[in-house]
Amino acid sequence: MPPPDSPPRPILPGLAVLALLLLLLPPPSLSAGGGGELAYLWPLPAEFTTGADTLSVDPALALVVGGNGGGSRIVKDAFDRYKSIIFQHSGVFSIFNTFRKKASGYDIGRLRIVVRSANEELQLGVDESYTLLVTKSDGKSIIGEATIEANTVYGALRGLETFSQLCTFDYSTKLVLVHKAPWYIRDEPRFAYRGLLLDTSRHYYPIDVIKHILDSMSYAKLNVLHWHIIDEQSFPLEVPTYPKLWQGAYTRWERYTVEDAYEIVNFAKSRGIHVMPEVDVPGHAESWGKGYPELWPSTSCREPLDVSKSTTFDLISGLLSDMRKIFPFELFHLGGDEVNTDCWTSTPHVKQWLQNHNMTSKQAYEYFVLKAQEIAISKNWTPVNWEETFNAFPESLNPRTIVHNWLGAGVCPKAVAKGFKCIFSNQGFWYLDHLDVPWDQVYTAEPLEGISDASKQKLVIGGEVCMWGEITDTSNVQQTIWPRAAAAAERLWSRRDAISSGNINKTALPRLHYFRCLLNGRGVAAAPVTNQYARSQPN
Ligand code: CP6
Repeated sequence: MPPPDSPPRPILPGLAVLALLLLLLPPPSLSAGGGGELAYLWPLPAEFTTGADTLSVDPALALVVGGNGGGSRIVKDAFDRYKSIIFQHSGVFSIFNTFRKKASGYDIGRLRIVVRSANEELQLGVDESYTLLVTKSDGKSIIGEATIEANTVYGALRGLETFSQLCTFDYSTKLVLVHKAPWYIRDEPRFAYRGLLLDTSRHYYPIDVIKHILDSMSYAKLNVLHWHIIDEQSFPLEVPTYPKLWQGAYTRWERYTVEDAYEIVNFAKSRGIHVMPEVDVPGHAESWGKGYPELWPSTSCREPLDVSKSTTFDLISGLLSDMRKIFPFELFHLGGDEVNTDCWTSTPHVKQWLQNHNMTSKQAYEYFVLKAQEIAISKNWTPVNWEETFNAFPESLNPRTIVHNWLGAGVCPKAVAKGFKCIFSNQGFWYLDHLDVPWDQVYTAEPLEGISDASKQKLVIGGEVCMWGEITDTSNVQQTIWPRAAAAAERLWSRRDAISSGNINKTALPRLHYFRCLLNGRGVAAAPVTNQYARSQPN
């Protein structure tokens, strides 16, 4: 008996099989393995070819820019950041090696970055594609060059990340080397939306910690920070129009000023990351009433927000107006999950209001969600809701709503069938607070599962891993996010066919081990991928 995964015995004569295989298979140089050996890149680029040269990179690597957008501050700053990452071993003593090498010359002395467009607007679907060429000097130029070409600065950022992953420090020569050159990489994301949820209500994270998380996201090419700012436990954000709202913070120090929020949005933009804020209504909002108790149905029954008062909606409108000035991203998350309406039916004045309006509590939930959506839309936002709103009233939900899956596998196929856009976050695989889910289950979760029609597949804008804050704070958040968020990041960036076939313990696991070490090397406290000690290593 052959082992179960061995190919079927040939039926056709050998030559015909070979001819058929040659027709069906992509050229080996374009395949994920680059002709057999793994390319230690994460996430895997769309297309690449490799060679057999080893090239040295000059520690004085110079940036040369071109194109209308080449002069961007974002590109220049990113080049400086990546240069210190690439040359982190270039201490005082390595200078001697630098002098020794200088006589013969480095293979790569310059990085040329061409950015075709000067438009730096960061919206969903922004062009993140790039090409990266790392090759020996062509003989014409005295200094060898690597080249990144992109349509936008955000494509250039992705290309810089990939370039940094090609550079390895060689401990015997103390040189930074690029193995397996020449490299030709052409890359673009599979999904436009590649998110991470961070919950700053259950535990507060200082802004430097959030910035560090943003940096680590950019290493895995994740591009949306879903900032679950507020929940029932705390309200940490300053809201100038309603200055008592942040009385709901844990302490006066565990707060974000308006300036802090700007700072986070700008920092994220410089890494090509959108910030999507969430204001979760009408449930998960108890902390709002610390400063404004009239938002509660009563002091003894505090959730959901009081649906019967117009002042509740005035406050939401004021809050969203203040937030509009901070958050330029077109998506705004309005929550809508886990709403228990018992307080509405048990509090006399709300109960009376329901009767006067001839509404059941379920209809009042719908009324609240739709009103909140209208407020967000009037401020030029596209509303996002957790899937309960779609499950409860799919017909009256605003058609522009983006449905955010979490409960099970089923909702995205149903939502896209009705023409809604969808974000995949199945809690069985992509909830990072579920510590028992191993990397491979994160990796193989597929956002397009159950959707075969190509026009419907397009409505799945991507997916998101969720780092709910009950079990994490500054002390353990990075090792809870990583490395499993990286498994989802490759699912969301790389081509489905390239990462869905073969044995992932051979095609993905060694690269993930390597990527998590790369995170550690960059100061990100990513946890071990598995309980294995022996790992295969590149070069
Ligand atoms: N908080 C909010 C949460 C969760 C949700 N919304 C949650 C529910 C179940 C699990 C994990 C998180 N903590 N606001 C659900 C979207 Cl298992």
